[in-house]
This record gives sequence, C-alpha cells and structure tokens, in this order.
Amino acid sequence: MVSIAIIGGEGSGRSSLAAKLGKKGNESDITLYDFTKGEQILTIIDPSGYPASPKPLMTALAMADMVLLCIPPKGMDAAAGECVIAIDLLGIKHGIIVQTMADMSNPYELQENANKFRAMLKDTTARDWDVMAVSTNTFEGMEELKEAINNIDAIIAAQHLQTADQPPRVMIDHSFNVKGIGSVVLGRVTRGTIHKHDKLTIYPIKREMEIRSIQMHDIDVASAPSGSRVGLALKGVQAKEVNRGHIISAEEVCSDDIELECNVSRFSPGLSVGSTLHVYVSLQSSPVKVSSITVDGQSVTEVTAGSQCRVHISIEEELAFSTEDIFILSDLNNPRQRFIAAGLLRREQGAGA
Ligand SMILES: Nc1nc2c(ncn2[C@@H]2O[C@H](COP(=O)(O)OP(=O)(O)OP(=O)(O)O)[C@@H](O)[C@H]2O)c(=O)[nH]1
Ligand SMILES: [Mg+2]
Repeated sequence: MVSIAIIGGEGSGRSSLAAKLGKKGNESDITLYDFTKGEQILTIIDPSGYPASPKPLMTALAMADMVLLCIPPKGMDAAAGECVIAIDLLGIKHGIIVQTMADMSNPYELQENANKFRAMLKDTTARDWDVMAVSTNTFEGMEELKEAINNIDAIIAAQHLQTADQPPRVMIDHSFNVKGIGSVVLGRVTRGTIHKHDKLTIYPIKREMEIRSIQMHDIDVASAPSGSRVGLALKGVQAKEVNRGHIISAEEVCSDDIELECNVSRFSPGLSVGSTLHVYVSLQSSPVKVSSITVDGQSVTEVTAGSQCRVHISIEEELAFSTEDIFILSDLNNPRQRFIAAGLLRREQGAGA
C-alpha cells in the first residue's frame, strides 16, 4: 500500500506512465489512479495542473509516500528543476528517477543522461535514487519499475508501522455527500491508526465528529493503519464544510500568525520583509505576508539564497498544522523557480501541540 506522486516537467510522460500503472479515478487539478492486485495496492497521483500552477505539485507531494520523477530523452526543463528543488526542500527520501520514452532514445544517450542526473542531484535528498528507463509504448523497463516500487513500498510500510501507537491523523483530499450515507471524505492516514466510532476533530474548523465507517478500496474495515488511503463516513459535520487540506486529528495547532525556522533555497533569489508569498503546508495553501526576518537574533530586511533564518509570516487564513509539518514558501510570480524556502514551526510555538 503506497501512494506515489508522478512528477516532472511539461510533456515529460507523467500521465502516460500513471495510466499504465493504474486505473484512472478522480480528476481535478490532480488526477488519481488506482492499482490493486492481491496484497499490492498503489495510489498514483498525477499533478495534472502542474507546471501551470505549483499547487498541484505541492498537493501530490503531500499526498505521497514516494516520488517518480519523470525525465524525457530531451532532458530536464525548468519545471523538472523546480520539482527537484521541491523534493529537496521537503526532504523527500523515497523516489526513483524515471527516464521516460526510452523507445525514443538509445542505450548510450540513456547512460549519458543518467550520469548527468546523478551529478545534478548529488547534493539533494534524491542523491541515492535509482535511475530507470521505461517506455509506455514498448513496455520496456515497466516490470523492473514495478519491482523497484514494491521494494520501496516494503520500506515505507515498515516506517508507517513505527507510527502505529501515535495519535491518529488523516489528511483529507476530497469531500462529498453520498445519498443515504451523508458526509464522506477521502484521504490518507498519515500517522497512528483510526477506528470505526473514533471521536476526533476536524481542523482548522475545529469541529468534533465521529467516524461512522471506514472503507479501504471499497471494502468496509473496522480500522485503518498509517499509510492507508481511506474513505470515511462522518457524523457531526456536513461535507460542504470540509475542504481539501482539512485534518482529522485529536490535536493540531491552528494559527494565522507564526514564526518558522527556515532554510532559504540555494536556487532562490532570497527573501525579503514585506513580500507577499504563498505558503504550502500538508494539503493547505494560502497567501502570506513576510512580517519580519531574523538571523542569529538580529532583525534584517532581507536574506540571500542559502541562508538560515527565522521568518515571521501572517497568513491570510487560519491553517492547521503540527511541529512535524514542513512549510514551503513560494513566490508565484517568479518565472524561473517558484519555491523559495522551507521551514518548520519555531519550537516554542509548537509546545503542547
Ligand atoms: N514514444 C513514446 N511516447 C511517449 C511515451 N510516453 C509518453 N509519450 C508521448 O509523449 C507525450 C507526452 O506524454 P504525457 O504522458 O501526456 O506527458 P505529461 O507529462 O503528462 O504531459 P503534460 O501533462 O502535458 O505536461 C504524449 O504525446 C505521449 O503520447 C513513451 O514511452 N514513448
Ligand atoms: Mg499530463
């Protein structure tokens, strides 16, 4: 059971690969694909609205346990570069570099390109990812790719198991009303285990509710562990009150005014006080204003690429998060590279959360 984000630049073969790995399901600015065979369950997320907007990419990455980064024979474009920056800022550990459209290349070019990618990724969290060539036309490399996904799936499953005793958390990505059932949400258990009849809260709307029933891949279950993709019928909340990004949990921090410990990307133009940016955290996003920046306790008006600093942001609306969530600051107007910095909630603010 693994959720996979298939990402890459424009025309990199993402959708073709997703369609060969699973069956097409829900479609919006992201497109979901499903694959079930015996024990193996894959959920594939194609950020179809990327690179036009960075949001589908952030959504897909927040929904996924692992990444397939697609690079076609012509090489990496600006958007593929931006994907690498996002992977690195989010510290994503599990993934595979997929050389797509291998039938349009040759062994020599594939090897040359693979060497190039390795050199390019050597200082990022993708440094140890396998590079694999596939074709969705000739099916070359497809079986090997599925096997590699299975191997990573086993590692991720073991990691999810380690969170089994922690308080449960569900990230909601879809919500709707079903006649005769009521409010239904789709999402992923990212921590702990949920049970039928659990009484929890939806954040940031702070609505207490009960899990009436749980489905995993259309089968009713009594509980669902971390890593599961679930459909939940909820009691105590209306579907129209629930949006993508809402979190079912026992406790979250909710705020529109926070301080982050930030790493400013080496590939960004830096960061300055007063600028209007966009923040992404889990599946939520909102416009933000940078109200102050401090470096080693000293207030500054701007910081350069590669800096570490404390950034105070005021968010347009209240968001829900916890100390483990990574916030990404993004400049939607930067034509070259939109991801500026990654940050964690300043320790003292998260206390008690
Ligand atoms: N020959 C060959 N063509 C492919 C392969 N995979 C994809 N293509 C073609 O490449 C083009 C782009 O593929 P898509 O799967 O749409 O790529 P994408 O990354 O989803 O593209 P956008 O969503 O438009 O950015 C299409 O015309 C595909 O038919 C392949 O393995 N071999
Ligand atoms: Mg596509």
